[in-house]
Amino acid sequence: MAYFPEVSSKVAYEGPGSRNPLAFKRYDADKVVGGKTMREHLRFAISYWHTFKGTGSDPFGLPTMDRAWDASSDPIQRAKDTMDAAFEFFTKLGVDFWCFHDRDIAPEGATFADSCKNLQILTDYAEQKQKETGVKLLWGTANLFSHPRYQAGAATNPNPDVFAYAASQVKHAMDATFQLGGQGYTFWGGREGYDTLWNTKMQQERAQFAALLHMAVDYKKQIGFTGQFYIEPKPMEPTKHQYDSDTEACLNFLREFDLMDHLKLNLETNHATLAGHSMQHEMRAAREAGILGSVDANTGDELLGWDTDQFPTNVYLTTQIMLELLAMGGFTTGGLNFDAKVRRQSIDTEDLFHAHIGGMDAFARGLEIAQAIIEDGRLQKFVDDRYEGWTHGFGQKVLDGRRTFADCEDHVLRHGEPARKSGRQEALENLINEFTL
Ligand code: XLS
Ligand code: NI
Ligand code: NI
Repeated sequence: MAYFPEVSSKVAYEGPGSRNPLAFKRYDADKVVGGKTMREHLRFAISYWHTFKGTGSDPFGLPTMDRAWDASSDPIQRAKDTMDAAFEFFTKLGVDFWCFHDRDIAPEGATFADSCKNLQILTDYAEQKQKETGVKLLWGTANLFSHPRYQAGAATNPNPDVFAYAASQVKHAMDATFQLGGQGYTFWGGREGYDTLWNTKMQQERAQFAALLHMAVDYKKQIGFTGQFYIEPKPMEPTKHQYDSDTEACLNFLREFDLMDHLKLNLETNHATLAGHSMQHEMRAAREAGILGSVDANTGDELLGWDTDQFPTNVYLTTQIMLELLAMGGFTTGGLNFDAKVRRQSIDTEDLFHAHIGGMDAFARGLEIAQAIIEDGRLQKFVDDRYEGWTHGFGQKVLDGRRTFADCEDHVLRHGEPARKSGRQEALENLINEFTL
């Protein structure tokens, strides 16, 4: 059965002049940009939860989307049908990777053992599908936020019984990820925070979260899983405050609990903006600390203050993301995972294609623009010139820790009032526009 009849075989690249809504205008998978193909640079992944499990429901309304794969009355059959639909979609869209939570692919059972059995059945099914299609797993994760048992957190729960449940669930989700050859495993702490400090031991909860991560590091070694671990920062929602609130808070956490060698970050645009930062800021902070791992590619809405998880279509945004990724030398284990959902009114399966095609085209264009800005070199030259004083003499000695307050005073007495220079913000914004207009 074909769940996506609107695309008969594969979405094609037709180029910028095409007016076909079901064709790529910019994403040409095998086109080489700066020594690598677009496919190799961008490493697109589809998120199982939004694209195949999303229903269009919101806090005010019931589901709006009827999906043919969600029809069977047998939960395991329904899960298998959903997986058939997923792999049909991956193949027709021509993406190489997917991402999932344990509870996306297999239903929770009546007991923990039943849930594990369900997960095993669907993991085996996915393994078969991966073999047939060549599609690979970017990362897996455990859903430690939907079930009522996690109402007060998973690892950070006041009750150690819940910690044990969460850790056991992670163990099995890691097993599934390992079996599927996953290139990574993500920790997103949806409820690892607090709703009110009146009932919370904050530092202890942070230590509990670190304890779970250390167990995961040990287990990873034990089973021989070599994929990359990621933490996905988010400041709030569903909790009032999440402990892994942004890149810099995660850096502090990883350093405090001796986890820097074991985790990188999976950064999501809408989480960055919820934290009051730009994605460019989050990417820069992570890259310069050496812990930029992967990206959840989406965007928020300027006028809505929650995680709307929209598809990214803004070329300025994708250019900024690609500039940071190119500066890092590109992804290794990570990729661009569309952690994004179609709007409540976009009820047709065709809308899923429009959404992903638009996101892929926007990133392909961002990649080309970022590569052109780098090859042009003027932006980097301006920044290097601006900091030139730190590359030799007094500036260099300060950075090397070889100057004191007394040396600084001596410097001032000899050089007098410092020269001021324009920061050229407008000229640089215009320079970026030379490439984007
Ligand atoms: C939610 C998160 C979630 C993670 C995976 O806001 O983005 O979808 O990516 O648990
Ligand atoms: Ni995400
Ligand atoms: Ni999110």
